[in-house]
Amino acid sequence: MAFTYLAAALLLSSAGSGDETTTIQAWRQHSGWVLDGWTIRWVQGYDLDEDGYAAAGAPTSALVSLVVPAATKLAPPAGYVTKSGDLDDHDPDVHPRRPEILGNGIDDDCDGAVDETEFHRLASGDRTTTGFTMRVRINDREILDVYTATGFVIERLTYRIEYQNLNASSGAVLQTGRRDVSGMTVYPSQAELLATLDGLTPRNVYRARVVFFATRRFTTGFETHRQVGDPSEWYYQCTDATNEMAADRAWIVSRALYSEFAAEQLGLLGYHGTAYPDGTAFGADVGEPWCTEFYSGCADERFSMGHRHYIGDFDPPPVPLNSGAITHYFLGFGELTTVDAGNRASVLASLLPGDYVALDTTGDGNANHSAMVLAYEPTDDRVWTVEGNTGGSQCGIQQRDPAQIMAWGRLQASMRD
Ligand SMILES: [Ca+2]
Ligand SMILES: [Ca+2]
Ligand SMILES: [Ca+2]
Ligand SMILES: [Ca+2]
Repeated sequence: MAFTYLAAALLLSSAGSGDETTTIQAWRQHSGWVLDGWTIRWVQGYDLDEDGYAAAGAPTSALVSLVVPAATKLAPPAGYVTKSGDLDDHDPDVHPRRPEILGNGIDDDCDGAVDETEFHRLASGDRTTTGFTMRVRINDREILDVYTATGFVIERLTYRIEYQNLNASSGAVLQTGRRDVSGMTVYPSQAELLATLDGLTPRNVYRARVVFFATRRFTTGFETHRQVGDPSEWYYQCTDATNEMAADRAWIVSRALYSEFAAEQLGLLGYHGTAYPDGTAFGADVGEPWCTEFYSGCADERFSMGHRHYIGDFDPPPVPLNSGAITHYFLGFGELTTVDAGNRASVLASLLPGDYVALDTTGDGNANHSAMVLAYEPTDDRVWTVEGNTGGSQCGIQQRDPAQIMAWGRLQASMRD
């Protein structure tokens, strides 16, 4: 591997950084006395069930300033939490990063919707070159009751899929015809419908959602349709491709989307991740900012990228020997483009799924964040991305203002494993 001779430079660049400190703001889990600057004060605890999330509406006045090693600034010390939004601070099974539970009348994942329809994912992605299958988790009793009704039944459960090709220039939201729900098994705690979308374009990123109806058929053959429940949340997927390079792009996008699911719905990665806290799934240390590790960790499964742990600068070649910078990786292949007002439009028109972008999310003119491109949507002039360490040690699908793009790293065939 080309990375071995760069190891010395990596060690030099990271030496000494461990002594730096920074200040973070956090809530105490339980009430107690704290030393705050030169004064001692009593602070109220706001994560009484210790699920890692302070109660929704926890006041900022209760935040405590903590001095922590800069290299681990995302990980609050024991006894403190940095996120709120817990709608039941007396139930550790209710918090923002978990699946919704069927029919219990509780907003388990604290997103403001009770028993909403969600999606489960497989690591494989369930993709073909022309479509994908969604594992629709129906949690709404009103929807299920139409399906499970017995006796004199006058309505049956149907659905249609609304979908949008994010890589298409039209931006149009399309919809399938109405389909019958049949052969679905309903368990006490779970009901899963497999819904396939087909006839799609290879290596394109789509978003799709499912809307359910109670359909009534009259003896004349005439049918009426009554929507039941709310539309599902959006599901994102990238179709496969026969071209190897396109297939590799599709694969790393699918992996990034799966990671987002594992983090935000299963709570396995990222903030308080139960299997891989923060960015450790991508080679980052606990508490270390991991947006670049997220990109390189997903991309490395198909492109020989190795572990990249920071953005770096956009120096022109000769490339400085620094194995940690993602931008230097693309520079090494001659595929890093600095983006400004002069070339932004042409770069946006060239972005493909899986490409790298360095973003300025603070507006100070310097890139501070890494993201994986899903699509540029010209209709709304927005760039769809999937990101790690966004919103504070989380994963997320974001819609970015194109003006935030400072640099573009274009994947090419010679980077493939
Ligand atoms: Ca809590
Ligand atoms: Ca809770
Ligand atoms: Ca629920
Ligand atoms: Ca919910």
